[in-house]
Amino acid sequence: MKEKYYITTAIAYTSRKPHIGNTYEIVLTDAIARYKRQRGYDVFFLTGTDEHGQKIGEAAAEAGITPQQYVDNVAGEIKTIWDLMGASYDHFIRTTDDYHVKSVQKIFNKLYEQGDIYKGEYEGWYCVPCESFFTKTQLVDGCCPDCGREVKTTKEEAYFFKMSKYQDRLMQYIEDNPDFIQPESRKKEMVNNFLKPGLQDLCVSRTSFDWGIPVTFDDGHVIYVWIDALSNYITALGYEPDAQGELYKKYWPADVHIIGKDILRFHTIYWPIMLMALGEPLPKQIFGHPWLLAGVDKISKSRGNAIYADDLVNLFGVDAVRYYLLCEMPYAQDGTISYENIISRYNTDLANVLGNLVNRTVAMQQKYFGGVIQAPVAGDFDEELQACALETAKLCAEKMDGFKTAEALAEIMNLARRSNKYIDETLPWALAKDESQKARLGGVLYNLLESIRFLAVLLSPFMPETAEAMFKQIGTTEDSFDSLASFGGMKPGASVGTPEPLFARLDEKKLLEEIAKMQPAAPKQEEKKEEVKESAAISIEDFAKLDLKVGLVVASERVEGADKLLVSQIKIGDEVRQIVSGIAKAYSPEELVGKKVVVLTNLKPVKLRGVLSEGMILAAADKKGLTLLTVDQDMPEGTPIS
Ligand code: ME8
Repeated sequence: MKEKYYITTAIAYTSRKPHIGNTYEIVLTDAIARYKRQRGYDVFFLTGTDEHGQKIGEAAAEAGITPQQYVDNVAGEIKTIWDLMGASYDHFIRTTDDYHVKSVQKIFNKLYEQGDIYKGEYEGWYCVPCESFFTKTQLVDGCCPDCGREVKTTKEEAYFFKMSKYQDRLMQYIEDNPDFIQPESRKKEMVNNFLKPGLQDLCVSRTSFDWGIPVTFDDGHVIYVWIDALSNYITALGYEPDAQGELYKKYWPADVHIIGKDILRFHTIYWPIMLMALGEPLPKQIFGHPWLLAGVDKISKSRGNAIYADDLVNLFGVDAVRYYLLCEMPYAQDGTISYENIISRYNTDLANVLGNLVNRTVAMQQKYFGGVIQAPVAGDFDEELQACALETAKLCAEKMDGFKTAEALAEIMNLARRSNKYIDETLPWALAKDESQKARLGGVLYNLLESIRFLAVLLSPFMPETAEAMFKQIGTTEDSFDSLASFGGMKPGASVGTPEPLFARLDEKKLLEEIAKMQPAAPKQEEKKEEVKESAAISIEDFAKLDLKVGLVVASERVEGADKLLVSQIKIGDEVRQIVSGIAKAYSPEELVGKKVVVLTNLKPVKLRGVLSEGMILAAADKKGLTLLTVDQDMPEGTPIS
């Protein structure tokens, strides 16, 4: 019987379309799942969406639709992107699914009945974007320790989970299972920063909003979104405290939860404690992968640097995007993404090294032997090529067992380079000129085809479509990992297919120009002045086009080399916008922080002195000075102005 392997991703928030950073996780997990299937495991691969919480409730209210309509739209968008990326998941869970809701309610009830959850009063700080509670000492400069944004104070009746009761058992478990938290560096962070200082009881219900799973025995309380979300890993398998489904019995405990480094605390502390309280086994491993950054910045829509998977797939094709993500992200450190890097990787690795190797080899097989694969005939340089292929398969397996996809791909590309070098060494076109070398020429091409077969088998978890095309071109269906135990899987007498370029070289300059056109362009200074001059009386409909809102300045600094400009981060409802304004002569950055200002939010984004600005702060100005518009009485940021 096959050994089981249960692998999961984090479930994505349905607050917005996922950017390429979120998409990295599904691609990484998919590559591991495909590799495990290839190694003969009975894999269950789970992904899905996290659909409750205040953030989503607020986003729906802003969009003027119900939360359910909102999450239906975004969950659809997320699934479409996961499918576009070729994710081979076995189940897609939504936390609004009926079976999940019912099971979470039963879990909560059980924990309450056995006394692990009790009723008390919550007073503290809450970060809406992170859906997390903090005590005063946990705040950093008064802001959320995770994302640095503003936190709200709250006081309300709430249910609490006795985390501290399980603290020692968890410490012991982490000690006894040294591979539980990966990478190693992250384990230290969890133990030293969270476990050792002592766990506080966790607030696990809310009454201040209602977009959540109701507590069945206390109206007005909804279950804390992380209790709801973490449970997905077992509810998806049909778990209920009193009746555990077949899938649960077969696949639980998870072999690995693949998640981002920012949510490690929830997975290595809250989740194991929940399972201990339920009396269930703990997952075998939690892998907190690093983040994908745009240069040195976090990827985010409000920073204007969000890159989306569907745009990249349109430009480069799905496998090239998968390849880039998996080879560019190191194991423990953050990786970066830029169009320039993608184009460069595409042209060097995929077009020049891999594509060229396959194309040349298949074309020569057609030209010299009418496509018919010849018997191997030994000669110089063969041993080195064969040893490299066998060693690559071994190394690749080791790297993949440790989730080191970038290192595995580096080994694979090394074999592709070694194979191209073999062509330069054996000079098939010279052998073709000498009739007495015909058999050796057949042997050389045999070795190249076999080497390409190794590459196709090893690449298939990373680039499934490309691997398929490679098998077709070299005329084999022998795609098992086990066949890589020896060099000689190609069948003499069979025929190769038609040579077709796998990756056509990209014209970097032309493509970058096209990409620049896709980005929001900055209007020229002169054009802006013209617009002002031409202004005339407007109708109320014209005025209604302006989306004015109250904004809170949360940070501000001078724009380098521009003495009039300040670049400020303005919180408007749930999002933080960056706005550049010509107010540096009237306000210092320090004076600005904490002010409530009036913001025109639907102004076309522009770049001023190379800095992205996504809106305008309104001010009254004449030759003598400038003063900012503000609201007479305090109003929450995000309040619309009409
Ligand atoms: O955290 N690079 O959802 P989410 C790499 N709903 N990974 C990134 C990333 C980046 N730039 N940005 C985000 C949640 N991620 C919760 C999870 S699980 C029970 C609940 C990762 O949509 C992030 O670390 O904000 C997380 O693992 C995943 O994308 C989904 O993030």
